[in-house]
Amino acid sequence: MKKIFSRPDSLKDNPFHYCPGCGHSVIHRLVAEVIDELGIKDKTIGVPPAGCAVLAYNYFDVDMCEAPHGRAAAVATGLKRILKDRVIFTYQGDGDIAAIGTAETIHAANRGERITAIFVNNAVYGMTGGQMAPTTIPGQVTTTTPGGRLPVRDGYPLDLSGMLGLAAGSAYIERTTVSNPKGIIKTKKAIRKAFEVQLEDKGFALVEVLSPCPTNWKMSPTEAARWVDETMTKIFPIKVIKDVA
Ligand SMILES: Cc1ncc(C[n+]2csc(CCOP(=O)(O)OP(=O)(O)O)c2C)c(N)n1
Ligand code: SF4
Repeated sequence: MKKIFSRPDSLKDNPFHYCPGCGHSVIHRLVAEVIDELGIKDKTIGVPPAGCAVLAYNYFDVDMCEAPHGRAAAVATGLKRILKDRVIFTYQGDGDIAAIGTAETIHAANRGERITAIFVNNAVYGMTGGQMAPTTIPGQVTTTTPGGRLPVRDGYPLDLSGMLGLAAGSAYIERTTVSNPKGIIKTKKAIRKAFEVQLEDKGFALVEVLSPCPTNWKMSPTEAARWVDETMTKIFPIKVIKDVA
């Protein structure tokens, strides 16, 4: 019988600990498929976040190097500068990359570091109980904004990808979603391109993936996916933000 579906080589045979309907599981799989397809498993090093994906080394079957919260871009920069023949990717949530790691990320992009960043935007701090993140949208209820995020009090959502698109050293920045099948296919293409940009030595590359967090949003997986499509994409439109690669 012809085999048409199997676990990517770059994913270990471990059950994910992520909640049902969480985008991390899908995004892990897409990254692993791309690594397999590009044939770079033996030379890839991943840098996981502090966040729900902190245990990513239990899942990716490539070398992994843990970074403190927000410091993935700095760790990835060091790895890439020393090991130029390796493919380095960071995997970070919005709290990690757009709050604690904002400075590292902007300067890595501006320096044009040859690294690939996967930015998982679920609009909350997932791992620590669903607090407001820089990406929480106006009106969104979180544990620290029980009445909904109020911009005059809490500030506005931060468009990190838009900021990174302005950085001179960034080559490719795209925002996608894994909340529907078409979005998943586009996300894989974007992740592949973000790795190719690094392989072709063109500059900093990042894919922001809008990702459901049903647990902290207190929604079913189906409701959470719909909320991404109908509400979150109004604040964070799905689009190529920069492509000079
Ligand atoms: C310097 C530092 N501050 C705070 C924490 C606590 N902390 C760990 S994970 C996390 C939230 C992560 O949220 P996010 O990056 O959005 O990822 P998610 O869990 O949603 O995937 C926080 C605040 C920490 N580990 N280190
Ligand atoms: S808390 Fe949210 S981000 Fe974390 S595993 Fe659960 S659904 Fe995913």
